Amino acid sequence: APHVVTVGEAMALLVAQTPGPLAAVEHFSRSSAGAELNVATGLARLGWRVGYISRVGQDPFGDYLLATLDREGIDRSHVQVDTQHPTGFMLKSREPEGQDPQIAYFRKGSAASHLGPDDVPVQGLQGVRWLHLTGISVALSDSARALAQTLVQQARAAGAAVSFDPNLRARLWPSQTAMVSGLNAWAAQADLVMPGLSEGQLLTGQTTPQDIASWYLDRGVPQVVIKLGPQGAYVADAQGRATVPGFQVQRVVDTVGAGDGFAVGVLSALLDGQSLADAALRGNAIGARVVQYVGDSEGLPDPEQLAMALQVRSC
Ligand code: CKP
Ligand code: MG
Repeated sequence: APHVVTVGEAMALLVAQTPGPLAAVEHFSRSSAGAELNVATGLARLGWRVGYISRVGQDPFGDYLLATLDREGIDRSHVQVDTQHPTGFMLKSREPEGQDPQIAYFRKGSAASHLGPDDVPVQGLQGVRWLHLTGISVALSDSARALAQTLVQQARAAGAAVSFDPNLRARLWPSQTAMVSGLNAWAAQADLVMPGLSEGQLLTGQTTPQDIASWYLDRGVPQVVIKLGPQGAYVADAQGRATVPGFQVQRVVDTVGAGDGFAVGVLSALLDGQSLADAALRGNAIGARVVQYVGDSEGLPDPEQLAMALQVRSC
């Protein structure tokens, strides 16, 4: 059985080769994206067995993503090829240092938005240790949401823990109210919740990492990690609370994908039996590595690169 199962939309990513508005860019480099796929990729690079549930179209982007899954050693026996709907993709701009890129999605009606309860593994999640969901996998469509709910039930039945990265994507929700109440209901079912600070503020109405963490603990979430960017992370669980430092970064190229790298660090360290604070430290080390690369998953380390990243002095 895989150690971790995740579900989501694999996307082709076209990154601009030159700065400027996307409409003016002539050359793009192709790679892969999708928050849950980034997490799957990072965990597989660290040697964990990962099962990925998705749908791609019968088109060159779909073929490319299937080949990527194979190259990364991710189990894709639950990735269906949908002959009716296309593979989603996105464009990402290049910006001066410190500025977030422009993103244009082409994902409406995509193959992955047609994920549904039929995509559930018939054998259940026996032997799986973590089911990783994000606010994207549960916002793709009603049918994808139903699939995620069935997976949570399977995780419960199999004794697997559920991790949840809220990953706010306003464009995937009908309204902000629907997004907040929807994401909060999913978080309440999870064993581990990992929002960024501004995500946590918007979702809980609290201001400080301490109060955001308390808000989740009060709702029965046993482990909470608030991502603080360069400042590190704040963790809270039954063992206590701590602020974990961030890592020094030479040059921030692009922060997209950092949250997924962070999740890779946290989940892999928890699988290794580490404390939540040590897990967040590993999350910070990987997040700091990812922001120095153009692609969303290029900076995800192998074990040797991770060991080196952890040696870099904390800020
Ligand atoms: O929160 P992050 O910046 O780590 O997430 C990035 C991913 O799935 C990116 O790869 C993109 O494809 C997406 O989030 C998305 O749908 O926005
Ligand atoms: Mg995120």
